Amino acid sequence: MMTRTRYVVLVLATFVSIHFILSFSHEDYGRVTSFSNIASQFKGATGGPPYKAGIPAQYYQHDGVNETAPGERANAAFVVLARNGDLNGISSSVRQMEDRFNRKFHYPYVFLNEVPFSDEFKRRITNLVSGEVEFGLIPREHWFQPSWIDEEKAKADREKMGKLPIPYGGSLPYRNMCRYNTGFFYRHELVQKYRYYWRIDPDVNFYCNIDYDVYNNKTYGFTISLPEYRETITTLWAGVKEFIKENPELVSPDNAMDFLSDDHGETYNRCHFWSNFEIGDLDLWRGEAYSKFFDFLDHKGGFYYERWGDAPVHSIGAALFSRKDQIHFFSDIGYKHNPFSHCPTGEAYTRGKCWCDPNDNFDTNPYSCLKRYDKLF
Ligand SMILES: Nc1nc2c(ncn2[C@@H]2O[C@H](COP(=O)(O)OP(=O)(O)OP(=O)(O)O)[C@@H](O)[C@H]2O)c(=O)[nH]1
Ligand SMILES: *[C@@H]1O[C@H](CO)[C@@H](O)[C@H](O)[C@H]1NC(C)=O
Ligand SMILES: *[C@@H]1O[C@H](CO)[C@@H](O)[C@H](O)[C@H]1NC(C)=O
Ligand SMILES: [Mg+2]
Repeated sequence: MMTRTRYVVLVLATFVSIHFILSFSHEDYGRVTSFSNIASQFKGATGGPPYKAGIPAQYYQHDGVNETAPGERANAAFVVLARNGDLNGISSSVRQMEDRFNRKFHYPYVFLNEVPFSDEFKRRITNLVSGEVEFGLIPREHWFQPSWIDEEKAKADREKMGKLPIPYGGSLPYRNMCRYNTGFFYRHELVQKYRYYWRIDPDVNFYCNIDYDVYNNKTYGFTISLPEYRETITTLWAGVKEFIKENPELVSPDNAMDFLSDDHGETYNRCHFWSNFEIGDLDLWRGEAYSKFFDFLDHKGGFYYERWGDAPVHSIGAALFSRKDQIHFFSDIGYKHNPFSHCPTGEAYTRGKCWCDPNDNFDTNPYSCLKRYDKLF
């Protein structure tokens, strides 16, 4: 039996925590939980922040050895969209990124979520990284379905697609995520100070050492390319053609249309760069061409009436609004997001001390779009 005092304490504690959760999730929408204010939150409880605050990244040492690469750094950060429940998966990805690349470069990280990250999430991630890390909350108006979407129509499509063998065909949160990655992540206040980004997703593998700085004045870098599910983009290409017709001056000369289309733009071959890996120039997305393109597509409603992914829309944007030579294939970065891998071959495999199975390489799969990329040059 519970004593009266215990009961009162329990009721009070429940009230206080519910109140805390409610006030946090409402008032903090669109605001940022920065590195410094998280560190200060922990100070009282632990007698000192378990963060690397105050140690300039360039002096951070790995097991006592200074492995920091000399030279300048690009104005770049890792950008990670994740849920609290992705903690184990993203820890694995971040650990590999640190071991294979960032222990030498100490680039900062920005984590984004539409609900506040848990203290455990922040503590465990901060313990892994060798650069600064910030945790941001996504503003409500950047995440949820906009008011001008007809929910009845959207729901009908989710029900229809949910019956097909298409990943997340019936999911509304997945659609919010795709639209956010397509047109909003680069506008987040924590991302705004950066020019370049490297996207990292949960449960991916980085198989090889990357001993050079990857930021190279290109606009978009990829490792794997493949065709999109037809049913998720039924009307996307019609929208793209309409946009090009109305805004021919926004399309780049010497672009990569022939990666997207086998008939010079008449139809879409559904090839896209697999966007769970992206190294990119944020100014490509922030520029006039892509901004107008995203708004145009967004108002067609296909992120909800179909299930347009960030991968095809980014790929079409990168291909049309960059020169083809600004799109880079990172052939020497060994990478896997289930179920596909890119495994470097020959000398690059040895040099990078890769551990991927050389026979598990999507480049040689008949569905790979790499040959269309190669044909551009
Ligand atoms: N904050 C937040 N992040 C999400 C949500 N859904 C997906 N993400 C993130 O968005 C990215 C892509 O989501 P995934 O669920 O991996 O989508 P996917 O790669 O198409 O599907 P899988 O094959 O299951 O990995 C990952 O970085 C996820 O952590 C969400 O509802 N909220
Ligand atoms: C570690 O090496 C880098 C690059 O050479 C250098 O800039 C930095 O000062 C070194 N740090 C320490 C603590 O020696
Ligand atoms: C980077 O790219 C821009 C735009 O294409 C070009 O004008 C500039 O010369 C390039 N800079 C370097 C260092 O390659
Ligand atoms: Mg994934």
